Amino acid sequence: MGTNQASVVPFKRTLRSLFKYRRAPLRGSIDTVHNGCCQGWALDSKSASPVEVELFIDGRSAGRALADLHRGDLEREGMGEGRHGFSVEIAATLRDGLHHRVEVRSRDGRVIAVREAMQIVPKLTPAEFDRCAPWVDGDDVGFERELARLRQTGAVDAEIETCVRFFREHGWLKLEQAVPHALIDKVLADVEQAWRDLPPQLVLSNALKAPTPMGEVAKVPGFRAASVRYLDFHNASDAAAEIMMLPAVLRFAEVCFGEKVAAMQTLLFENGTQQASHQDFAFVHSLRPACLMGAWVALEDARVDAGPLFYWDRSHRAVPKHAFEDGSVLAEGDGPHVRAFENYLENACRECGLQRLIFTPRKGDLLIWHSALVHGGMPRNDPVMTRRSIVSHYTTQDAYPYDRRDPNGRPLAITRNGGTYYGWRRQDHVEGRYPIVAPG
Ligand SMILES: O=C(O)CCC(=O)C(=O)O
Repeated sequence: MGTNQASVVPFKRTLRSLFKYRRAPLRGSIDTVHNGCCQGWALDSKSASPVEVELFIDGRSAGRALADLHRGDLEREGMGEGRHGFSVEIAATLRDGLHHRVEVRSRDGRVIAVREAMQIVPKLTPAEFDRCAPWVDGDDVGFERELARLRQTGAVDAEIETCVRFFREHGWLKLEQAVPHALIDKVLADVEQAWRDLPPQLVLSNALKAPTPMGEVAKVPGFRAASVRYLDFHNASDAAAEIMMLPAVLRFAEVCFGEKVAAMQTLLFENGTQQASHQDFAFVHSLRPACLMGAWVALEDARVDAGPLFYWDRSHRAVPKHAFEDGSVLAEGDGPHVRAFENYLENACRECGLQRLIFTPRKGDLLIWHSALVHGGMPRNDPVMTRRSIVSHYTTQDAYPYDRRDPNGRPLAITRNGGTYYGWRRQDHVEGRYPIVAPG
């Protein structure tokens, strides 16, 4: 019997509309992963019973809950009494600090909501944090013993020893004229070139926008002037990669960590960030959160009205670690809990009688800071004045064996000056939306 197209099409349509009718009532969203719980809401408007949701992380089942928690926002939106919130606890073993595809499905397997690249932060108590610290942060006896050993093996000379001792005590280290001006000029020229080419992989953010491809933000009037941060500009500029992989910084980090170094990311700024006091370890995560260092390079001479960098001398050791609600020192997402953390740090630095220093470098100067050094950006008194800088974060290769943009994929590891970083794997890469390619 031949197929009668005329009768098949309406039949398909009927099926589709039936399908739509049956599926549409199920709605919801995944809002946050906070305090080890994935939170959101789910509603089946065709049923009076709450939806039973199942959480999937990278396709694997990670827990179930009933979406029956009260949420004022849902009630205000007219969703009955607002009893549609869920909170699924994520097992400690799955909280690895990486970014994952998170999915919520109904009990019968229908997908309610999906979030790509959600970070699932591990819980780390202050004591656990201290236990993963590198030798340079250890007790005096262990520190002196290791330093003596490194001196003996020739890994540390008198100059580096002085730097290590200063860094241990103060939490920062200044290297004057560490970056050649010609290299900086190349980076700045590459920035201008990027605005002409709009490489699809390059992602920018500012206070107005979460990370967004440059091609999209280029159309937003005034976007560039609103304190832009260029994420991983080293992947668009070989000169920026050279700055991130400066031999002097890699060598210092390798000595302090006692292991081979991985550069995790770069943030290039054209304006002062005006960031509140913070400690990087809470936000920049690896498998060993206490093994972290930042390096800030001045791409131009600092000017006081442009909102220079500030840092609290010795705060890395003096300020007791702050724990969030779940007892962890690592921050998840942004929100009031982060504002409270910033206030805590500011007050703690003052109560400890620490000195706030303002970094007013010349172009090419560099400041290395400890993972726990409290720092931030001063206010921009002149809103048009630039303050160009590039920040790189470092940890060990063992603590960062993956590319955070695709933690389950095979990273494109690039070795440079004895350290490693991860390159864009594909031309169509977009930050947070790495196309997954099968290893092979
Ligand atoms: O450059 C600044 O103003 C602050 C940068 C910063 O705090 C960071 O990258 O962690």
